[in-house]
Amino acid sequence: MTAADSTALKRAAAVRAVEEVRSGMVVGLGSGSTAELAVEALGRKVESGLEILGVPTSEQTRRLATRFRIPLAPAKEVPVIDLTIDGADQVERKTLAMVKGLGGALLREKIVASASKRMIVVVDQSKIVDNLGGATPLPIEIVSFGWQRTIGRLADLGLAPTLRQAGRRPFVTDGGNLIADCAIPRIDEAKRLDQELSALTGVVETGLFLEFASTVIVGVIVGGQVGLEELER
Ligand code: A5P
Repeated sequence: MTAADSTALKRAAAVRAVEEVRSGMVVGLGSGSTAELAVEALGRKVESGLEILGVPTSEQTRRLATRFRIPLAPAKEVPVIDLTIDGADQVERKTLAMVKGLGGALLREKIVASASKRMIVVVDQSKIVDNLGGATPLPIEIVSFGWQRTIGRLADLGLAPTLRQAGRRPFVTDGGNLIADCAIPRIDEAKRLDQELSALTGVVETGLFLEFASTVIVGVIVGGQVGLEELER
């Protein structure tokens, strides 16, 4: 799949998800290239009169939404959200469990997802898998104080963590934390793993989003054309 194909699939999924937004809604605005296409589509609708309040999941999305003049809730307030539209790094077909956080926004994304009545996830077909894990690492947000010790604990669990870098420095999240990317060949017991990781001192949040997605809209190529598949939980 070329980059242009991938963008067309992401855009088709994003535009379809935005059709679900109505005036008066509080809308969670996801992070990453696919969610940004949804923000762009929402921005066009806001310009034409759609009235919403947005809740961005990252500073990058906040800047983009501001550029499109989407009214935003203050950062300290996360109201009850009617609908969140966000991307994902992996979606398990049969459960809609997800890995998120390759973009580094997993903590705010999970706070927003937790406050949402409904979450539509928008992806291209490359994100749909039979089992989580494998080629996509599991991002885990950790506090910077004592990070080597926390990484050591993750290594003791056999998760092969590496500290995410941004050039020559550690990548720092919007919350001022670091990310450990864990190589896990196959995640079979996601709930148990999530609980085990969340209980570790120094871990802020995991990139496992297990029971959040209500609907996953997948951009697919069918017979050489852009199509959509919708998966429901
Ligand atoms: C951001 O932290 C991630 O959870 C994103 O949702 C994820 O990386 C998807 O990004 P793309 O839409 O760019 O693949």
